[in-house]
Amino acid sequence: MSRNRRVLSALLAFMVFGLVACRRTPGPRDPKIQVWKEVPYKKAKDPKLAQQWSLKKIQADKAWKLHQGSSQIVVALIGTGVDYNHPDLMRNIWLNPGEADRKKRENGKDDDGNGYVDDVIGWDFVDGDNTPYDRHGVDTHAAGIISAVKDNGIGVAGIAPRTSLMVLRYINDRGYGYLWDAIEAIRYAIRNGARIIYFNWSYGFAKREYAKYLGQAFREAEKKGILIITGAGNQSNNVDGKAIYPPSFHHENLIVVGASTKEDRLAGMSNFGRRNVDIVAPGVDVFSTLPGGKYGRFSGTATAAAHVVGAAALTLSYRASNMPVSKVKEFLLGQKRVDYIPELDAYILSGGRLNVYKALSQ
Ligand SMILES: [Ca+2]
Ligand SMILES: [Ca+2]
Ligand SMILES: [Ca+2]
Repeated sequence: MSRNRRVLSALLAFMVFGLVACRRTPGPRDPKIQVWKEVPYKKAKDPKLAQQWSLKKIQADKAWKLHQGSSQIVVALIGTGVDYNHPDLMRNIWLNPGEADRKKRENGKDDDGNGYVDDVIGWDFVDGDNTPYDRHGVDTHAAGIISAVKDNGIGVAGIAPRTSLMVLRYINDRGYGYLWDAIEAIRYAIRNGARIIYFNWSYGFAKREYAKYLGQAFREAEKKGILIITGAGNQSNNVDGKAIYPPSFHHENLIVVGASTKEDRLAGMSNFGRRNVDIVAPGVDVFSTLPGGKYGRFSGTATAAAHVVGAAALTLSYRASNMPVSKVKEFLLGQKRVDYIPELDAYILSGGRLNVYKALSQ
C-alpha cells in the first residue's frame, strides 16, 4: 500500500471512530441489573428441553453425563447484549469481582480501576453505560444455547450450563455496530478474564480496509491464548473466493462456524469455504432464550457458532482450562471428533458437524 493510501485509510478509520462519538444518543432506559438478587430455585427438569433439537443433535445429553461445565470458564458475548434478567440466564451472568460487591456496584466509582464505572456484568459500548441490555435478540438467544441454567424447572438448558457469561454490547437494536466499539469490547474481554470470545459481527464493517484494525485486536487475544468463535456469515457465499472479515482471518485462535440443518445439510443462507470455515453446527430453527424472559427460534451462522462456544466451554472445563487453543481446536474439529458428512467435505475444513460428546470422550 502506498503512503498516501495508508494516510487515507487511517483518516477514514478516524472518521468512522469520530462518527461513533457523535451518534451516541441516549436510548430507551435499560432494566436495572438483578443478577445478585436471590432467585427462587427449585431443582426440576427443564420443560422446554424437548424443543432443543440442536442439543440432541450434537449429543449434549450424553456429554452432560460426563460434565456440566464450570463458572470458572468465562465466555464474553460480544454483540447485541443480553437480557441479563432472563430467569433462565441470570444465575450464569458473569459478575465482575471488583465491582459486584453490594457496596461497589452502584457507587458511581471505577472500583477495580479498569476504566469502566460500575461494570458489574460487562459493558454497553453503544450507550456508554453498564446495562448492556439486548434489543435485537441474537446474543440472548446465543446465551441460552451456551449456558441457560439447567434443571431449574424453567425453560431450556445450555450446552455448558454452568459457564459464566460476560456481556459486551456493541451492536445496536437495528443490527449495526462500529468497529472501534468492537475493538474496545475485545480488549475489555482480554483484560477482564474471558477464556472464550463469542464474536458477533455485521456485514457492514467486514471490509478489507477495516480488517487490519480488527485483526490487531484478534492478535492481542491470540497472544493471551483466548479462543474467538464466530459465524461464517449469512450471504450464501464462498468466503475462500470473496474475502470478508473476520471469517477470512487466519489467526490460530479463531474458529469460523457455518450453519447446518436438522437433516445435517449445509443451510441455504450459510457462507462456506474449504479454507476458511472450520466446522458446521445446527443453525436453522434453533430454540433458545429471547429478550423479555421469552423463548423462540432463530436461524443463522451466529446461532450455529453459539453451539461451538458451548462445546468449547465444556471441553475446557472438563479436560483442562489452561490448555492451548490449538488443543481445544483439535478436540472440537479433529477428524475423530466431528460427525463427518461426506457432502460437506468440499465446503468445510473439518468436513463435519459439531459433536460435543465426542469432544469430551474421544
Ligand atoms: Ca470498573
Ligand atoms: Ca462501582
Ligand atoms: Ca432451564
